[in-house]
Amino acid sequence: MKIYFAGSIRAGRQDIKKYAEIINYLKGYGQVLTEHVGKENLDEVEKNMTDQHIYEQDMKWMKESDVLIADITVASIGVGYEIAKGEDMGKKILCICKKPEEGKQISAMIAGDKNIKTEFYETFEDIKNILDNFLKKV
Ligand code: 6IA
Repeated sequence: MKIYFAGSIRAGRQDIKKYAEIINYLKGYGQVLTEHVGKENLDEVEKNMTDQHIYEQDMKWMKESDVLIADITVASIGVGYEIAKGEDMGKKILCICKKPEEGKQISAMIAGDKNIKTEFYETFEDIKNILDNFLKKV
C-alpha cells in the first residue's frame, strides 16, 4: 500500500516529532511516500528545490497513493489543499486531529465533507487505534 501522509510544514513545525512517529507506524502498513513531512532538516534537504518542483513532486506522489492520511491539528493551507486534491482524485481520506480545546472546532470544510473520515485523538495509543481501524478496511 502507498500512503500519502500530510502534515503542516510552513504553517508550523511544532508537531514534527508526532509526525515522525506516525510515519514510522504507517510504515508497518506499506510505503509512506511523504517521509519528509516528519524530517527535522527539511529546509536543508530541500534547499535546492523550487516551490514548483515541490508541488509537482507532491502531486505525482498523491496520484500514486492508495490512501491520504492527514494530521490536521496544525491548520495548514497546504494540508487543506492536499485533502481537496485527494478527494478530487478519489482517494480514501482519513483526517486525524488532536481533540480540540473547549470552544474550538475544526473547519466545517473538513468536518462537513462526507467523503472525509475525521477522527480525534488524545494519546499516541489513540492514533494507533484510529490508523489500524482505517487501514484494516483499505
Ligand atoms: O502549507 P504547508 O507548508 O503547511 O503545507 C504542508 C503540506 O504541503 C505537506 O503535507 C506537504 O505534503 C506539502 N509540502 C509543503 N511544503 C513542502 C516541502 N518543502 N516539501 C514537500 N512537501 C511539502 C517545503 C520547503 C522547505 C524548504 C521548508
